Amino acid sequence: MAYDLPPLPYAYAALEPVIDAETMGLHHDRHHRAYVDALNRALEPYPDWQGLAVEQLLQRLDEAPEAIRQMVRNQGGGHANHQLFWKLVQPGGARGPAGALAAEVDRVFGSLDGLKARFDEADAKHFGSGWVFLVTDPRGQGLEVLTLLNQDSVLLLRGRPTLLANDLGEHAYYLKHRNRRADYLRAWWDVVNWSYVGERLDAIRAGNQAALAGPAR
Ligand code: MN3
Repeated sequence: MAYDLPPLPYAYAALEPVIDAETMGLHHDRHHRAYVDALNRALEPYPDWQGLAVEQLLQRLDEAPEAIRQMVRNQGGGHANHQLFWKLVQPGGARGPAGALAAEVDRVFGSLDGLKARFDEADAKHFGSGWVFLVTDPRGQGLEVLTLLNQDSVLLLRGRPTLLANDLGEHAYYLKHRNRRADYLRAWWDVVNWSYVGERLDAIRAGNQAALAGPAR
């Protein structure tokens, strides 16, 4: 039993010109696979822990054997974050949120541009690798933008379900956008899968957080 690298739900070139095919290939096939492989290696001596979905593994990090706790945090976080990220982007989707999500974005940030500005601000303050997240509360009320270091998952914070996330690591953009992370982040909005982000909020409000998890393993 082992964690698997989920296949990309679109072709490597599907998100061009925002994310180029070579970056997609390396990011998914090499970087994400490295997290999955390292997580599997770390858990090999601990069969009791191998049956948990990666989301559960992170939520129970405090109970994990000390010898593998940091590995689970880093590699399990990397697996969970990337698994979610591939679903949060898509080619040719809507250019902004609709329904309940649109109303909540307008209420909290004034507009979609207000949300984007909050992401830019969070990115500018964030030094080095990490992720930027849009989170809500367990009832799907309120929105907040926050960043975490390295591959830390919002699941570690508990009670802050993720709606949207972007990878601030250089491997996510460097081949095309070089050192211009802010340019990449601005272009990235063109490929956000808004219908899926909206579905995530709807599921939380319906009390169906289980729908947010990825595949079982
Ligand atoms: Mn990455």
